[in-house]
Amino acid sequence: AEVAPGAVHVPGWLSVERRRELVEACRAWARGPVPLRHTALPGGGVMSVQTVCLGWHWLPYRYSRTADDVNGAPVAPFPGWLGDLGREAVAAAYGEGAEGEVEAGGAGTDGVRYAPDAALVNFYDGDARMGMHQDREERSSAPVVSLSIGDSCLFRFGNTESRGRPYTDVLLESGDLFVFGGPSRFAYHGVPKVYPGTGDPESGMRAGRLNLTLRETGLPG
Ligand code: MD3
Ligand code: FE
Repeated sequence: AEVAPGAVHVPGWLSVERRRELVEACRAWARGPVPLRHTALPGGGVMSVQTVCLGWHWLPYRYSRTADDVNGAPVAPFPGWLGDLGREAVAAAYGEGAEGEVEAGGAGTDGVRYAPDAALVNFYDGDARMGMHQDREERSSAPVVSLSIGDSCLFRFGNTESRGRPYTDVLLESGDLFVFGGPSRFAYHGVPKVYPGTGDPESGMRAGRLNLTLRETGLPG
């Protein structure tokens, strides 16, 4: 379903088998070289969400190749298979062909192959939230691919002007794909609520919610 121009929700896109593989991979990434942790904010607080990155390490509000705010370690590489999954996701959301050449003016790939080079893995326990924000650290307007596994959440998709209304609330469930490209790429968005106990144990998530986002940073090699 197209929630807004360029914002496409594909419920249940990930097979249970793929959810299990992703959960296992996330468990390994969470152990290091940079551990899954609550990102520290400049004001002295920490995010309630826990994060680990691949390819590029995100910190407020820039990307680095090293975890300058954690342990200084080089970030884990972005695996080639995850880029393949990202291209498959863009094709599923925008139509086959969109991952390779999309007609000029298409929802965000503009005739160029989708080539994500960073992933943010976010873990939400039952109390975690993400406030309304824009993702503006990237130097590319390529789409963001979002994959959700485990507990359901309320996802709030807003507008490009302000954190406030108008916005659309969408229930994101285990296995759902969301692609944000074109005019939706720089919209405000957030996660106001997680619903504990709503996940699918067969995905391998015992509790909580996992979200992977794939991005093109537009940063040099
Ligand atoms: C719309 N993550 O990591 S995924 C984030 O569920 C983030 O963990 C949320 O927002 C989560 O920055 C929401 C959906 C999402 C991700 C990135 C976007 C929507 C987006 C970037 C631009 C527009
Ligand atoms: Fe975001």
